[in-house]
Amino acid sequence: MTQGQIIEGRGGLYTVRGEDKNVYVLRAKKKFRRQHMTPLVGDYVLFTPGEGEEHGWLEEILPRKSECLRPPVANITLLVLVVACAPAPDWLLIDKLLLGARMQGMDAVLAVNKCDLGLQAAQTAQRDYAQANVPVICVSAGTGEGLAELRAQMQGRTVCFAGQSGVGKSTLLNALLGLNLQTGDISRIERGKHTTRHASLIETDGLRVMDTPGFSLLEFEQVMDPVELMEYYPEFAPYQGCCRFQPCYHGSEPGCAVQQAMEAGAISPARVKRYRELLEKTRQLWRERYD
Ligand SMILES: Nc1nc2c(ncn2[C@@H]2O[C@H](COP(=O)(O)OP(=O)(O)OP(=O)(O)O)[C@@H](O)[C@H]2O)c(=O)[nH]1
Ligand SMILES: [Mg+2]
Ligand SMILES: [Zn+2]
Repeated sequence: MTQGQIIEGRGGLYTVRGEDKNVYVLRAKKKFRRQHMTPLVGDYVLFTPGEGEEHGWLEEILPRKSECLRPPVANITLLVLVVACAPAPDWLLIDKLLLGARMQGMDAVLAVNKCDLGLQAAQTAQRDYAQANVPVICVSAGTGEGLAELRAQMQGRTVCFAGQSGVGKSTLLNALLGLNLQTGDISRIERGKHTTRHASLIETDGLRVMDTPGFSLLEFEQVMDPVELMEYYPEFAPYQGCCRFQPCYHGSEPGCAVQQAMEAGAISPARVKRYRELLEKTRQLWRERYD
């Protein structure tokens, strides 16, 4: 058997780059369906190449370092969350993606694209995410601003670009890597159409990066003890143990140090407000978990 990595998957066919750098088209063995395992772009696999024009067989999926379901990719080490001034950022979506990344042990950076069109989204990102330990990089695929800084973050990592449709993920990758991925205009996106339809892993110029289809909705489905949620908010860490109640969920408890820090301007109110939304959702899912 040969080892390789899935670089694309569509219609039940998987494109794999083998260790010999050749590209193979494979079908997954039936056992994966029985095991409720879906091969993901980024998976390291063992496979039997096909003969001539025949497709080969995907035999094993090697253990994953990380896995995401939205976008559906495996073995990412850096998630680049892309936002832009247009379409208007959905920061709750960003917080959900960021939480998922942190739970999987991935690093995350926030790339605020289309900085040529205005700096408001960049200012909001700086205000809310710098203290959450997320590097914020202002970029423009149009003018090239910030691309060197973004490229430096991507070096040596397996990177995935994720975010709403139309923020410019594919355009950024084209500018960074000199590619010609299909990009779309905003009017198409307003009709709910996505330009990129499938995740793909691109390896070029010393960078390994995945382009993924945008989305506008992300169901929150992390099932975890609600008391763990705050661990993924580094901006709360300095106040750990300072609240009147222990444990304090930093929800609506009286004498909450996070609430006080927020009122004193030390923590972003927007992040706290969205944290509390996710806390409610986490409590609900935790109560329903065995139903
Ligand atoms: N002004 C400006 N427009 C940009 C910039 N980057 C991307 N765009 C435009 O934004 C639109 C959407 O870009 P795409 O790259 O297709 O967006 P995407 O995030 O890949 O969208 P999906 O594939 O649907 O998820 C295109 O019309 C791009 O030309 C930028 O830096 N500045
Ligand atoms: Mg795209
Ligand atoms: Zn508290």
